[in-house]
Amino acid sequence: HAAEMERTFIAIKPDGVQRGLISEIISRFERKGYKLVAIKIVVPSKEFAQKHYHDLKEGPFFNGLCEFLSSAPVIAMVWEGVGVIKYGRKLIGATDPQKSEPGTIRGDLAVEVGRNIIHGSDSPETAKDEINLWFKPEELVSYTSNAEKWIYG
Ligand code: DGT
Ligand code: DGI
Repeated sequence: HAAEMERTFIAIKPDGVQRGLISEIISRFERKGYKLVAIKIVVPSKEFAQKHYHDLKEGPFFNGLCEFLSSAPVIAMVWEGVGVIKYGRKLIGATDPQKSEPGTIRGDLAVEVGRNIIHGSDSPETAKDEINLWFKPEELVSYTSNAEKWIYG
């Protein structure tokens, strides 16, 4: 499985942190079989939030989105596993919680698109860019977990 191993950037946004959903969200990734390789709590600056959301800078909600991300603590993480970029988005659910399926993080735990509690990279390119934006290389930890031989054949 080594060849298919991927890393993705996942953030619990201020609403998720304030609502006490950190452990619930981490649990879902952990129980799936993904491996946590970086984590920190940080209040991003507005400039930093603008960099993170640069793809959306033409959108009407860009300013509010960046204000919100920088308003309170965020949990920034990198998760590793086979297919974690695409499947992580599946665990998260559709952008608008009104459209996310039940069973997904947003479907089960959020109501509004502007308060959808979690971010996840949407492609291998954005995963790479976002991991580089939020973490220094030395903050990423490579290790083997005991469960791996039971998660992968
Ligand atoms: P979904 O399936 O709920 O993720 O939503 P989609 O696939 O209809 O839309 P998506 O993921 O491309 O974008 C999510 C929302 O963000 C969508 O309702 C439209 C809005 N949006 C994204 N980028 C821009 C933008 O540059 N300008 C404006 N006005 N809206 C944008
Ligand atoms: O990658 P996603 O977070 O699923 O979606 P995205 O990259 O299209 O949008 C980034 C964030 O922007 C999203 O998590 C919430 C916010 N957003 C997207 N569409 C809207 C929005 N916020 C508001 N207020 N209105 C929108 O239409």
